Amino acid sequence: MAEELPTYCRICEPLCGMVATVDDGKLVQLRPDREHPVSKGFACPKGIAFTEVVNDPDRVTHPLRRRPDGTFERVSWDDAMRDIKARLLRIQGEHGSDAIGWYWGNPGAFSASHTLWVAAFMLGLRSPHLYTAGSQDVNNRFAASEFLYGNTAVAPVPDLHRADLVVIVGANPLVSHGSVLTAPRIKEELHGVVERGGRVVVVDPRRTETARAFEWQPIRPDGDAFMLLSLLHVLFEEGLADEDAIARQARGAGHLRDLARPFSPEATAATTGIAPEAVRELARALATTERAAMYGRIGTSLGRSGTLTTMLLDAVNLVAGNLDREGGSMFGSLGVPLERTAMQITKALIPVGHDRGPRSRIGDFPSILASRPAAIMAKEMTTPGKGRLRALFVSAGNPVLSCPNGEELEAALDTLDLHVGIDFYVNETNAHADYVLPATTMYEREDFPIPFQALSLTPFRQGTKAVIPPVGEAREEWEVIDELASALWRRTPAFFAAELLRRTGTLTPRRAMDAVVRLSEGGDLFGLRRGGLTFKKLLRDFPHGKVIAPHLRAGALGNVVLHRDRKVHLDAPQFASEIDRLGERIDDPAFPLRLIGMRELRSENSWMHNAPLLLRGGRKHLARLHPDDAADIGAAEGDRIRVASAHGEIEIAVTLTDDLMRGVIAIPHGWGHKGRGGWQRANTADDGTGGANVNQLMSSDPADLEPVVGMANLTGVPVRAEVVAAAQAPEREAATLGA
Ligand SMILES: Nc1nc2c(c(=O)[nH]1)N[C@H]1C(S)=C(S)[C@@H](COP(=O)(O)OP(=O)(O)OC[C@H]3O[C@@H](n4cnc5c(=O)[nH]c(N)nc54)[C@H](O)[C@@H]3O)O[C@H]1N2
Ligand SMILES: Nc1nc2c(c(=O)[nH]1)N[C@H]1C(S)=C(S)[C@@H](COP(=O)(O)OP(=O)(O)OC[C@H]3O[C@@H](n4cnc5c(=O)[nH]c(N)nc54)[C@H](O)[C@@H]3O)O[C@H]1N2
Ligand code: SF4
Ligand SMILES: [Mo]
Repeated sequence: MAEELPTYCRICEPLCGMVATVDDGKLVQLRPDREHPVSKGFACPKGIAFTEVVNDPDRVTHPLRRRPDGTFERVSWDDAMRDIKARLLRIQGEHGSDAIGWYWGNPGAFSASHTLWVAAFMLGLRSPHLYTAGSQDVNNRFAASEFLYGNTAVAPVPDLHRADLVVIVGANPLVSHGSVLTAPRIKEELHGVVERGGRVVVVDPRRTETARAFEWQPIRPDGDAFMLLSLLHVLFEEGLADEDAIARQARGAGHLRDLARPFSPEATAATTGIAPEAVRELARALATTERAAMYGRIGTSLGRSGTLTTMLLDAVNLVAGNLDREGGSMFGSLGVPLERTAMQITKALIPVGHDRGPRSRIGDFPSILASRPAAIMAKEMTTPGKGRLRALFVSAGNPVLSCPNGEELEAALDTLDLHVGIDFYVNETNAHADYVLPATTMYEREDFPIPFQALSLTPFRQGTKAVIPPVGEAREEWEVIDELASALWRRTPAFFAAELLRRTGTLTPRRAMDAVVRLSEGGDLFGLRRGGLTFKKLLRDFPHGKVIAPHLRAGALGNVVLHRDRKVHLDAPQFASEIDRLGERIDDPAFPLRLIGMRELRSENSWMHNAPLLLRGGRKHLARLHPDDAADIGAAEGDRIRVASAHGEIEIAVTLTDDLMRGVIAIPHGWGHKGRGGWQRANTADDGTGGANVNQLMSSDPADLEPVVGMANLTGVPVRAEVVAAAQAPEREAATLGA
């Protein structure tokens, strides 16, 4: 008999409520959960299509071992783990723990057990070789928080519930559904701002889906730091700065004012492409609108100065009087007792911050939230010497497509002594692995979204059971990690203690999730608060989730700031040093176009291109170009063009649109399925090409990474384009935008 089980989607950050129809242990359907108190029946096509991922015939459902010819053969878990553990012990014995590395990708963040267990494993090993998708995404957001607040683990969110002005810089929430922000129904939230008489302004080089729905302010790629400095300039020089907020919340405002002085809107107009009057008007609106928030994401993190840009975003919010205020840029919280003290203890015990722990052998980069820039991974594998990376685990990631210069990484992967992928697909990365171990999908594990609790606009708790048992021989990542740690316990002191706990059954993900639920607001505080939540109670009594409070609370800043003086540091030294570096930008006339990225509604990074529902209509991987720029190179709709940067080149079909600023070319990432991966439909999408890997145009040279945290530069990259083949007439007609 079919059962309907409430759960939630873990593909992206809104965590939409879902109802899974399960028949005889098999997932047969997913539909949006109308009873979910926050997503209220919203889900996107990817969420619905996930049934096709769970039941995909191309899915890896038992361990695979690579044969010398590059194909895979089925092996038993016992055989796979025996060999992996033996090789790991040998590598650790010969070269030490710092020869062992781990890359975990974006979907890992959506699994409490996966994140906790990888972090604990790598901290226990004391290996510096932990890599994540963060260096292509969000690490400078956390670094900025460390410099400003003394706290790496926090990020403000725009209070869309109550704002009357929302300025979105470099994000496209109508397609991405929000990032570093958990707000299902975000489209309605934004329309709500306008319906209350407010405004939503989208600062973006492309008139995106979000920009189309609201006001579009075009900006030249990677011009954001200049625009933000100009906003500060106007706020200070026109007497619009909120002196009261500055006195209460910050130190060093005078220093920042001095730094912003040369950046008048007139001085930055040529770089940003924004008329000075538009910047002045925006600054005035931010200062005089009672409830206003500025919010930036991927577009502000992937430029050459992403840390500075992110710090400036928060600084503008603060100086305009919009930080930690209702309707402004606010901080969520878990609401654990003695929160600030708890965060201070965590900070002291776990070296996650910027200036803690050793810097990288290659490029001299720090770790952010314990992770290193993934762009240096290849060179860490190929550069001889102590600390050379020789064994790599990759779970829930596909760095060959998601990181700069995948070809370099592919070649480096083949030099490893041991490479293990934990995934439910053979992807372009683990196609090089010695073993691919089958992972469960999100619906095959119980879960509680720990990292998203403090990023939710509506304080909210939902946990889920596994709605189906593991498919085939799939296992959860933490089970694999437990077994690895267990193999190393005699040699690795941290694993000695862990082994004892493991053997007594004390160390399980459920206990960790339960502890978080019980200690946070609404929890039972292990019996001290009567009627409070436990993980079990949450699942039993609130299967659709429980709202803890309707809104975020202002006044959280005092808990968030861990600097001794309890002030936001507007004189953090990175402001001056990074503003200095803005002067170093030089344009190369050989590469007149600026490349930006974009996300598509029916893609999720590199990994959902095999679901028939998402490929309907024949998906194409297309570059977008302004018709005038196309005319300059003689390109017409549907032509194949070669796009070249100083670092590589790709071929891709082009579609023309005046939704782009002139001089800008937009190409989605996550394509380039060349046939090594096991996803048959993905390999043959885009008329059999599998699309092109845009990150082949990006640089992995340490000198090209953002120097503060080593983030990859993936937007505003100088390129040129030329036609390689004209489209056939029918192709021209068939080429459709957005696919
Ligand atoms: N459908 C779908 N949803 C997703 C994903 C997906 O692949 N597909 N991925 C998920 C992930 S991992 C993340 S991190 C989030 C990201 O969430 P968002 O940040 O909202 O995602 P993007 O659509 O990449 O938006 C970035 C925007 O920045 C603009 N941009 C590029 N360069 C610049 C610049 O220099 N300045 C300014 N101001 N803007 C610029 C781009 O044109 C683009 O519109 O999305 C998540 N959601
Ligand atoms: N040019 C350019 N490059 C970018 C970006 C960009 O905007 N422009 N965006 C960057 C961003 S924001 C991100 S987050 C990265 C993403 O980069 P990555 O995280 O490296 O790659 P994904 O494409 O998300 O691949 C995820 C893999 O995890 C697997 N997977 C999914 N769920 C699970 C699970 O529960 N367990 C396990 N074990 N495996 C699972 C999938 O099958 C897939 O193989 O890409 C980055 N790269
Ligand atoms: S927006 Fe789509 S993919 Fe993201 S959580 Fe909701 S249903 Fe899942
Ligand atoms: Mo991401």
